[in-house]
Amino acid sequence: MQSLPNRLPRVAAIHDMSGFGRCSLSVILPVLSVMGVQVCPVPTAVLSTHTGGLGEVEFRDLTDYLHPALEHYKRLGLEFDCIYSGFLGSEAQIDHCLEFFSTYPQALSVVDPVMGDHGKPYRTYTPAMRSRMGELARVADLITPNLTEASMLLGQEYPLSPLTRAQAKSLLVRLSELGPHLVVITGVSMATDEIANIGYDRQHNSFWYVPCDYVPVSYPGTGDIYASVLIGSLLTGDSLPMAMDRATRFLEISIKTTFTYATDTRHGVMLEKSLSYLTQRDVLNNYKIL
Ligand code: PXL
Repeated sequence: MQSLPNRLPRVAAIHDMSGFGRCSLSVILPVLSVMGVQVCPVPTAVLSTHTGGLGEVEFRDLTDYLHPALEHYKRLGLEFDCIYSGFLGSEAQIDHCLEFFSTYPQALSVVDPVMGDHGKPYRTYTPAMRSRMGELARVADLITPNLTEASMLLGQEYPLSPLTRAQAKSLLVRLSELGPHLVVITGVSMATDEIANIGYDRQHNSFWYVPCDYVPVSYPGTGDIYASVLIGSLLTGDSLPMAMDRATRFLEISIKTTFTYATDTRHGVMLEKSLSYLTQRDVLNNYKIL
């Protein structure tokens, strides 16, 4: 006799908590929760705001919290269906993330290699941290870099001109060769004049393309929201292109809504307005084959 599940999908989210600016755990928690996924935050640092231009940030590193927290979860015999790492506060945290990933080999391992955007590294990301991010990518099932982070992981220049389909596929395949069998790159400017999120599933040798409407602004935290919706979708039964589509549509709605209010972009997207969209579980099909 098959018994009914007695818990929801559960994610350990190893990210920072930024008090203001709508990024990292502040957006990951509501997004995954509203999708019916339990999030256990494992904070890497506490910051007064994100590091994207809001002045001198109060920063408390939590490197020494990570290992004891994991030990406690082991004592409790807690199971996780996904380990999801993102913004890290120090180089040593890479080792702690590796320990989380190796403790839960059955869990979907997701690495958002948060390191930079718009061709530039984030302030707190030292060259040592950037060079070690590849070690995390190696153990991941899924990585979700933006184009800046994809270029950093491959040690190549940020592409200044739009990508052809062949170049986009080559990026995905080379990232997958670092380890992950699922690769999604966000915010790719394509030679077709479209901005798209692109994905690759090595096991099925499938390449996916989800175009998004262009909005002439950029907000912090959108990568965290994208990856969270993607994970929430995958853990609740969507295929990779369906999950990419859901994440893309949700960001489109969030970004367009926020844009109409002409807010300070550093304050992030008005997730509070759009969050309820994620309770809809309609099947989407705006994805294309890359
Ligand atoms: O959204 C990525 C991110 C996460 N955490 C902090 C950040 C950023 C991007 O700027 O500064 C603290």
